[in-house]
Amino acid sequence: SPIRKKMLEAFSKSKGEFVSGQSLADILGCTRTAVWKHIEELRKEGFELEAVRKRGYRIIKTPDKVTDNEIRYGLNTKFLGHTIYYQESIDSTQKKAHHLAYDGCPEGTIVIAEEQTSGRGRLTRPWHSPKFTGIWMSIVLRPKLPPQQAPQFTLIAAVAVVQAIEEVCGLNPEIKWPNDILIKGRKVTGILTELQAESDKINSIIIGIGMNVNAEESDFPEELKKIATSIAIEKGQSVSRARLIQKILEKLENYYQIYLEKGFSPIKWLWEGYAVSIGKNIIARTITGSIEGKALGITDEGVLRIQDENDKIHEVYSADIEFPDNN
Ligand code: BTX
Repeated sequence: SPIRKKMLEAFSKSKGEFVSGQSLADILGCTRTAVWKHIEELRKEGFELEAVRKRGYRIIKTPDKVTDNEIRYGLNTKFLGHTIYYQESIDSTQKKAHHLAYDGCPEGTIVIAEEQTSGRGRLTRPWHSPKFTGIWMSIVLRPKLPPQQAPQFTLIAAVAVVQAIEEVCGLNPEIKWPNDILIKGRKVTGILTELQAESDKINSIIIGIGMNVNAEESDFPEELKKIATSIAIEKGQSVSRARLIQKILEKLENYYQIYLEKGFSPIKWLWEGYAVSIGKNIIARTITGSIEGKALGITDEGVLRIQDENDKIHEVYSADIEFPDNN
């Protein structure tokens, strides 16, 4: 808004010094009460402001954003992330990416937002995506492959995300099949792979990655407090989202190329090394029912194999995994 712009100009002229409430009121042509309201709006936008009686206001920190420029500067990829669609607020990056893919955007296009107002997980579950606190990103790939191979992309992305978190943050996340990344048992990232395909070939794969980066405990609603965590909570300090995004893109591009050249098995080995469920007793809840047994591993197609108490082996394509209490 024009008022916002004038206010930021006034602060930038003052170079970190205080600007009095009265002079802000003069510049903006409003009352001091209205100034206070605009200051509150800035706080909600991610600015940190100090207010001191008789001296006025000053900006201590501008928001850490993940705009086009921030991501591009220092990005070391051949094609992934070279086309960036950025929006401060969006309903769902996944939805936007579907539209762009349908309209023929280049392979490696990414959609990114500071906030999602209706981010979603699998089966239309909501994905909580508050402003400036996380990575809400969708990636468009166009592999020349049959649609049956699409679920492998969730696993490729999971390996890329785990390694990016390890290298940038020094933490040790684990993968819970098929699409959760956990730290100390709590969800730090969810991955959603969707596709546009004909009967025999993929047109595009859209990989959605939702990562809680700088969220604090209080940013999670009650129902997520026990099951979710963020990088900042686990590390005890905030982390550059742009740096994490770059690392995810670099890793993903690398493993995507390995996958296209050598197939799934190199990825499978890496993936199993990070997986929490393998070798354990699990309950897999699918839309058609539950299977309880020991998780043996994944097949070359990325399908989970579970051995039940009668030694029967089940192959599960998608499910929610739980660990029974006796584990
Ligand atoms: P999922 O179906 O495996 O997980 C969804 C479940 O995760 C929810 O029902 C809720 O219990 C929990 N949850 C919701 N929000 C969070 C959160 N911020 N942190 C931890 N747990 C949460 C997982 O689906 C796949 C999520 C993909 C999200 C990305 S963000 C970018 C892209 N755009 C979009 O709309 N979705 C994807």
